[in-house]
Amino acid sequence: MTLLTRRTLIAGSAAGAGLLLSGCDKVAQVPAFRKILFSGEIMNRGLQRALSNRAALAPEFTTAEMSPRFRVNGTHNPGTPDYTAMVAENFAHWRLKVGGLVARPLNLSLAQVRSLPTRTQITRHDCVEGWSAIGKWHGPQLGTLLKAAGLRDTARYVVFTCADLYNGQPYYESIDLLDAFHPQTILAWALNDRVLDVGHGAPLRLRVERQLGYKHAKYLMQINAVASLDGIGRGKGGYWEDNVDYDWYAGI
Ligand SMILES: Nc1nc2c(c(=O)[nH]1)N[C@H]1C(S)=C(S)[C@@H](COP(=O)(O)O)O[C@H]1N2
Ligand SMILES: [Mo]
Repeated sequence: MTLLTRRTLIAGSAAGAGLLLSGCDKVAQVPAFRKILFSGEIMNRGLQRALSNRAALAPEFTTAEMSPRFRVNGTHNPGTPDYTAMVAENFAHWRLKVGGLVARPLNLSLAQVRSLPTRTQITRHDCVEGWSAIGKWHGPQLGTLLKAAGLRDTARYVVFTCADLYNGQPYYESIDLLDAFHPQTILAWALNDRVLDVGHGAPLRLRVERQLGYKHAKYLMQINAVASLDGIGRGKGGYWEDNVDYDWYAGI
């Protein structure tokens, strides 16, 4: 079994005083981006602005501003035999797999995920269906895990596989590396100071705070670094993108 050692983690966080910077570094390594980013002639202010906007933090709130109730939306319970069995044993045999274009695939127990350094953030969740809720999320930054796994140079997206089927199809989502290494992109295992319940995506769900609710994949099982979204689902990067033509980049 792959273990995320304390050493790896310390090395990871020391090396990445700015995880975000590493995300941008990655973009800068892609030849096409390098050309645009570093060519004086075509230095594009709009692009610069777009990149710095992407790096900005989503607003964070105080405990006093938290919604009294955080609605459950989409799948309320995956309800499959496998998931039901995992709930019954309190996720003792659940594993988070991190793989794809990585040097060191991870296979983590919930206890291991919970022992990682965490970030706590009180943010507003905005659903396309027209409701919002402010909640307090707690969990490790996705960047910490990706650094431990060691992304390969060819990785461009991170794909999240979930335990539920929605309308009979696997729910999945994907983000690019700018969002993957954004400091507020976390794998949440607690909501409002309680361990995540089934409704909100137990045992682990994505929070990608610069984007709309449907990007925040619940019931995480697997995280894969990929070079392209082709061949995954219908190739548009997520359940809603594939089926209802929602935007892949759902920035707010
Ligand atoms: N696996 C999975 N993730 C999901 C969904 C879902 O149905 N299945 N619904 C999405 C939508 S549309 C929203 S608004 C949020 C709802 O999260 P909540 O139930 O914690 O409010 O989860 C998102 N992530
Ligand atoms: Mo949503």
